[in-house]
Amino acid sequence: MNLFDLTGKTALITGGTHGLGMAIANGLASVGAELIITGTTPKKMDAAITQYREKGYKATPYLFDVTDEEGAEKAVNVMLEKHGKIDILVNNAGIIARQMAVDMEVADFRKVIDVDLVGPFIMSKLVARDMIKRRSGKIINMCSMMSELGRDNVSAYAAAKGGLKMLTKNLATEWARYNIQVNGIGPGYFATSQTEPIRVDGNPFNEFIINRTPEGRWGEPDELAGTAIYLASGASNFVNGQVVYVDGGILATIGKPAGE
Ligand code: GCO
Repeated sequence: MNLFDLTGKTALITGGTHGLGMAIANGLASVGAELIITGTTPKKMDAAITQYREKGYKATPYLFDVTDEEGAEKAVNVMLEKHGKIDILVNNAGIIARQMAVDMEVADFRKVIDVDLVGPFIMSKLVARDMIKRRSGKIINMCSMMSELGRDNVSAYAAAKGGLKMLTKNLATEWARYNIQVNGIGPGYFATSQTEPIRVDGNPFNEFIINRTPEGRWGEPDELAGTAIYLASGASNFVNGQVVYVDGGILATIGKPAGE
């Protein structure tokens, strides 16, 4: 178990107030990590911090937008002052816009790229300065199935998540020499608020995903915790620039005819 023990480690999870970010934060805290949680919505943050603390986890809230360079820099400086170090960064905060490309406003496309790709770049740069000094660090980027495949109406999200996969590989290239491991997690289709609109019973996409996923179901958020613990711990010290897909087998197959 020592291989996966995060006691004494400080983990920063962006967008850790709900969904996959919260599931990952709970996982890291369950093996000893102290949590730094960022978000932009005070109400969601209060509820999330209560949830962490009710489990007995140390969790500190920081309300700021990861795309705001100045605000992010100020917040990370306060974190380093208050917590002394940031061992693990999980770039999880993200948004999605579901609209066919031909109808999507450029401003909406830019917003998704800004939050889902530029935000992780800003946060990684800010946190890496301290990690480089300490010759130690773990960065985990929340990629996606859409880092590999496209589908109707998620052009901005797929472009951002494809870019985030390559940013993961490039930061690994530049920072591995400082003993920083930069990897990604690529979730398949999970039951979260982000997928609720396409998951509700009766939505044809719901049936499609269940049929297209070899495990025949949507993933549960806490099923990401093990991979996050692995990539955040000493168990992955010689793993760099990889994206681990937690997808029920969906990327392994072209699928099968409906009804089979
Ligand atoms: C969609 C979904 C996906 C999933 C996830 C898959 O609209 O297709 O929201 O984007 O959220 O990213 O990896």
